[in-house]
Amino acid sequence: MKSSTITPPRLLHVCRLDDASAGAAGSLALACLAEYGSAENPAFMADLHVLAADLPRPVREAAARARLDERKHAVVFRGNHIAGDLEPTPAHWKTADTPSSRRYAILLALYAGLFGDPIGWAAQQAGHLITDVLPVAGMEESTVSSSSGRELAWHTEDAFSPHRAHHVGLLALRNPDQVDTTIGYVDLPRLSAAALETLFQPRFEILPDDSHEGADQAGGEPTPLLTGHPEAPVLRVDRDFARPVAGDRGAAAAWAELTANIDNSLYGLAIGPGDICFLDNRNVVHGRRSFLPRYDGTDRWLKRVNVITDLRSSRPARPSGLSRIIH
Ligand SMILES: O=C(O)CCC(=O)C(=O)O
Ligand SMILES: [Fe+2]
Repeated sequence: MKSSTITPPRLLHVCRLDDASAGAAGSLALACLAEYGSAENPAFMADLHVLAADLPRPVREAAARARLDERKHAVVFRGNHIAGDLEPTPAHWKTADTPSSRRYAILLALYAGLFGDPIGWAAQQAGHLITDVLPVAGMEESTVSSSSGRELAWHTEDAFSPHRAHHVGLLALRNPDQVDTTIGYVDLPRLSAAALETLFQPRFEILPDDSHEGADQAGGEPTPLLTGHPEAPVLRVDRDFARPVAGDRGAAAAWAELTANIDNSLYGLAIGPGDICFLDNRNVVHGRRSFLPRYDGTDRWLKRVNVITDLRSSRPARPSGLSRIIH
């Protein structure tokens, strides 16, 4: 039996775990929890690839295929078990590292180990490697993932930084209204030759999004929004936080074309409890549809991880040794 399927034209890989595989993956996470206590434990991160090699073979096979598929949008592993003892959805990410959710942070980290090395941001959610996506009261209309009433606009994760993730992993603990994560891509045949050429040139600015607390909002070096091969470009863009360089009319026209193009390509993928999705942060942008928060403990709740393919080659060398937290 094939363990995974690929659905064109949206290029989603889907791996459905049977009960035995889901049980084995869950037991592995529990054993790691008993031994290491937390996904944030540096000893757990040091052993991650060794531990992830004990994930069930169908999971490892599907991950290996997806990781090397340079055209994919995302891969979803469906059917992981979420136990009934999960606490109510917390009111804030600051209180979301709950005892019963820790095993899922570890499970997500183990899957992440099949795609590379998890990283965190010193200025985002207090530098945690595994972060939480849940609606926060008062943040409904914000531009960060704690929002709800406002659609989270499509973005490359951490587009502003050259050290951004190659994959973004999301594990759904709850999603009672089946709110869609959105996925968008550049529909190249619909882009004019002039816009395509301009988008490959450093005529745009990308600011850190508001999830990076205290980050400099000055706008860095002008950058292209597309790089790599013109027929399969790598995307680096954010609908809310990228903009054409002031006064550059050609860049403004290309930006208008690109945003309309991606708006038009956007489709939804609802991840439900037990689904683990890795988005390809080079091929697609992602966001989330708006929804009505409940604030009664039953709200949508995801664990999230940023993954780079190889910590040793993706991060600048540091005299103090390797760090997986980006400052
Ligand atoms: O809530 C979601 O489905 C996606 C949120 C998001 O963009 C993120 O956590 O990076
Ligand atoms: Fe995101």
